[in-house]
Amino acid sequence: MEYYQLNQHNLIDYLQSLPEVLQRFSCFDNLEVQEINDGNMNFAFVVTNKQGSNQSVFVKQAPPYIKVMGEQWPLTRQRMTAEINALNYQSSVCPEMLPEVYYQSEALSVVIMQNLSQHAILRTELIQARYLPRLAEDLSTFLAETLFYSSSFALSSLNKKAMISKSSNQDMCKITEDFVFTYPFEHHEMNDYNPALSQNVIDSIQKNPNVRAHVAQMKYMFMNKPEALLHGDLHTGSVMVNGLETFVIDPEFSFVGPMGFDIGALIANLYINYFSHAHKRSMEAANYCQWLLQTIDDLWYKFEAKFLSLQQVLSDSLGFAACKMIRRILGVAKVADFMQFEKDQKLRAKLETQTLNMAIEILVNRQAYTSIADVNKLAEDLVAV
Ligand code: SR1
Ligand code: MG
Repeated sequence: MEYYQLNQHNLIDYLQSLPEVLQRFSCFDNLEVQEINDGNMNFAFVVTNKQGSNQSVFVKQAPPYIKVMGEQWPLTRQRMTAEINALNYQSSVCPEMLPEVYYQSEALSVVIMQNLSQHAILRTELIQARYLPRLAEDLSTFLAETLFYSSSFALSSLNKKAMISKSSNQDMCKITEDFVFTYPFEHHEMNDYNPALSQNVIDSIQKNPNVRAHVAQMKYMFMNKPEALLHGDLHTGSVMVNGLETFVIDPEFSFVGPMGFDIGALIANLYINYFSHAHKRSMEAANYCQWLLQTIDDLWYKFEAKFLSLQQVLSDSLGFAACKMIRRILGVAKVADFMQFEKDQKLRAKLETQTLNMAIEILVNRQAYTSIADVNKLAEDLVAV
């Protein structure tokens, strides 16, 4: 089938042509199409049977450009092939944490899957200070299973090489190379700074030869360490939760890279959320901060127990976490944990400065950390000053 773009008008006809989707709805007469505008890259729709509220599907299509930028920002549709490949692999090793895929088409760059209507985005839940007792257990399982079974610990040499070539995702890797490891570390027009953030703090990253040397090492590792099939963009916006279940979504940046990159992305965003709460002087906030640090601690130790004892993965994870923290503050892709304070730029700058100082330390001295408890202590000390 030749590629065409799905929209509110042609989507139902398309769905009706697919036997895999036909069986999801008792009737097609009352389907409602709702476009979801959250994502930057792709089109997304929820299709619901208005007569049977339990009947719905989620449809995601990658256009040959970045959706929010428009057609003048071309981007190949290879990202959906990578996403389909990753969804298939991840659900083969960790099915309980993946939405069920009903239908996929590389030709149309479409995936049709379970609509997670009873779940919320993890970042939103963390901003609202919700406790999620299953989080560390579930995410450590996801990391251990997806990373182990796609690594050379589990695969033969031939199968590993086949996985590397099947999972190549050059365009998305280039986006990460630019927006995570390059632009935030130099003065670049693609960056976006809080005007209240001090120039000294920005210079302590962009004009610090030691930081520049270390981020170059992390970028080199990202480009040249094909350890396991990664999710590739495992921030707290790529996880959906409801207290009972955890789902990991959106692996469009997936490729075979260093394991620490996924772990680093997750803990970076948990530390970002920690700094967004730690300035509050209430007992509730203090308790929530303790829960966040305990969750990071549990996540690491549970991962280590489920995988192997791997000191190198901890230091790689810290280095990648640092890059991910810096890019969310100096780069263009912001996070709601800090943007919720947009009206109080001074407060936002204070939290961003704490986070940047932590990031510099865990980037430059990542090899010296042998326990995640010491990293948590660093976060607490930075808040205390
Ligand atoms: C232009 S950068 C867009 C970012 O959004 C995605 O979630 C990735 O993190 C990417 O780097
Ligand atoms: Mg995404």
